[in-house]
Amino acid sequence: MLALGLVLATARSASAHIGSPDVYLDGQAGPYRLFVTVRPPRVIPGVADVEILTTDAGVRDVRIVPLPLVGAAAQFAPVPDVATRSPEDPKLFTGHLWMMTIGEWQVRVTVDGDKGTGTLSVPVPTLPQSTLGMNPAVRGVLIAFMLLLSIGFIVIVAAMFREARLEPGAAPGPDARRRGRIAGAAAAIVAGITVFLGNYWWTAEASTYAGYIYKPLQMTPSIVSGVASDSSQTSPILHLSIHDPGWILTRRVDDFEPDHDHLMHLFVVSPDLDRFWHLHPAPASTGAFEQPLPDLPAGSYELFADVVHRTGVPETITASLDVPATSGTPLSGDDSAWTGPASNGRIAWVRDSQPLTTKRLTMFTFRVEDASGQPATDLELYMGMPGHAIFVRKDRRVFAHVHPAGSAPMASLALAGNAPHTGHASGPAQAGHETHASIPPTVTFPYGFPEPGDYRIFVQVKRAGRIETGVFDARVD
Ligand SMILES: [Cu+2]
Repeated sequence: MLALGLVLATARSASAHIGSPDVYLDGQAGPYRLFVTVRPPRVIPGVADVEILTTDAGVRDVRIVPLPLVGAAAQFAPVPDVATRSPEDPKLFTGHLWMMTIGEWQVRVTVDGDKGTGTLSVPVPTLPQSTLGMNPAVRGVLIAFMLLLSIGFIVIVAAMFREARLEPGAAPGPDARRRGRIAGAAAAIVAGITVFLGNYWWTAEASTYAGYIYKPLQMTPSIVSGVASDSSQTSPILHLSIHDPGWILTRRVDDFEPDHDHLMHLFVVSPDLDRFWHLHPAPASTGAFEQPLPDLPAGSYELFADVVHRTGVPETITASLDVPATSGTPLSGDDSAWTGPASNGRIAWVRDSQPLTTKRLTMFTFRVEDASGQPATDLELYMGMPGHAIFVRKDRRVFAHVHPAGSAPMASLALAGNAPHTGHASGPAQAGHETHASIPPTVTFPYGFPEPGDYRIFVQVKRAGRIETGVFDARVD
């Protein structure tokens, strides 16, 4: 108790979160279309907040339960909790779930109603982001108790040695006072040692927990000279070597799952976000990827590399890259680039009049038009999906790669056992079938901004074999 007070006073909370931890999903639970928001806790174990917006008036009840994403434990669900129907909005259900361990979980949503029963699994990574700081009031009370108990202990021991052997009514003599002072000094040393050992124990516990706090993979970019696969000339190749700064022992750098056809999606942006590349480096060796560099003006660039582990845990690995003016290899395959001013006549953002706010599920709808302003009829799937949206805050401290199905990676959704869902009405799409009969000219992305600020949104679609990028700025208060 003495010890706690002192050390709690020095406990501090870690830095604010980077990125966009909340999960937004547009999915089908059997016959019911749901919009699900899951806010994972910042400390593990901790409580996740779950919101389910149904689109069907016939929904009777919604049940939610947390399960590991993969493995045997995913098969045996405990009794689910009943989500509470909102009194203001009968289509909104909310609940809170304990997430007990680090890794990839799913929130399994079961909906009952007039059309029968359906389930939807929402992948949720549980990555501890910080140590909880101590409430200053609690800290003050504990310090006061520590001082009270320490001083009380010293005073009592000193008085005991000074006065226990006196006759009733007699005053302590010089010898008795000296005994009291020595005993008091000894008691002070004991109290000091106790506080010191308590501090040591608390620090050991805190640093053990600090080891569990999520540390993203790290990446070292370098430019090597190589021969691109379809060329006989040497050209610069970006080599990315991934390493683990130390986190949980089960994390690996060689267990990546393909996520919409690629093991890695690499986004390269200039510091002011006026240049943007979406590339797909190929694995070169264990924990290393390579990408022929496109033409790049000299400058310093930020790299965001999206990968998904076999466990379902997604990570965005960041790095910066300084390059001299580079003449590289023309883009090919699914790779794409954008440079230019932030306006795009071919893709229009269909906004309502509501101001953008943080932490609220928002549907971002974009309409693709042809040169005369008519809805485009030549959309194709781009890497299996009608569209890709990348949300980046101008300071590049928030980055999210979102699809019509939401912010969970497609690879994690597939691991959760959901049927592929691409967010358009014509049913499950097959990756690779690039000529899809009916891709509507509007694409919608469910997402919510994690923090206020100035954001840039890159929207990518494919039309008649060409990848088009629309760029939009958004101010979020
Ligand atoms: Cu994508």
